[in-house]
Amino acid sequence: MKRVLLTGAGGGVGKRLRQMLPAHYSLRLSDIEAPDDLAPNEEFMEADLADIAGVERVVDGVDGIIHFGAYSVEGLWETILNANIVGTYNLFEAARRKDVKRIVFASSNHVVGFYPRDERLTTDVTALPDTLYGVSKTFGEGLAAFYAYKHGLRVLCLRVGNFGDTPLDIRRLSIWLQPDDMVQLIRIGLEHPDLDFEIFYGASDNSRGWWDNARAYRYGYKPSGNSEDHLDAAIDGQAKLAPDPVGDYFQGGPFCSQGFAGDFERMKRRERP
Ligand code: 15L
Repeated sequence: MKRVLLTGAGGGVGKRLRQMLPAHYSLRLSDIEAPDDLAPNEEFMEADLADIAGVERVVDGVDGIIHFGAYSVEGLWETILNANIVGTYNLFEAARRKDVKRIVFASSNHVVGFYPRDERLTTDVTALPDTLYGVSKTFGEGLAAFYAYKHGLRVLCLRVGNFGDTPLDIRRLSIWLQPDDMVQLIRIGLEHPDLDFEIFYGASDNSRGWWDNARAYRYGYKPSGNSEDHLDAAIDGQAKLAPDPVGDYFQGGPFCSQGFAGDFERMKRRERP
């Protein structure tokens, strides 16, 4: 069984992965502080991603890393800079120094948030991040490619949609990722013998999905979730939301409309030959 570090172990996704991943890996957990529900059989090491010496300590001796440690929504520049930009650099650089060869990097759908909902995207499209948070994940994907090609690390970037047991609203019907499907993607990233560098969408087999995830399928991804099975939950969630013309047009939803000061009509007319 492989020894794997999970960063961001105290976050929402991390907490769920802590329940599911021990069936496949011997886990070392890390976060800025210990999760309040840490079990006696769980190994935990505290580290601030902005401190490379601490990051080197936690990556030492593992076979692979699942990097979910980040500020996971829009935030102040200083917050994003330290947690997501400096932090992700420190993680990759520490992995290189400690000879850890495999990383699964939690990127986000907000790398491409400013694409309209009627456009089907491969992972080869130009990034159109919708927030500084999305910009930091775009940086992370670039860093991942750099460490893969320049230093021989093997990296899978997952542009995660919306992880959870049910999709939270109508937008999330198109980007939902069932937990079991996430585990499948992580296992491809850590174990597939032919994987050097890839970007996949972190989404289940949603009937109204926006993304062409052909690259993931080529590596054997067989998602079992389809958000249509949870349509009622999404409709209930949507009923609690206010109308949001900008957010409802773009794939990134409220991440796009938050602080939006652009020319919406002009962006809608934008031709992409
Ligand atoms: C993300 O990247 C966030 O981390 C997550 O909290 C969700 O908001 C998700 O995107 C989303 O777009 O629904």
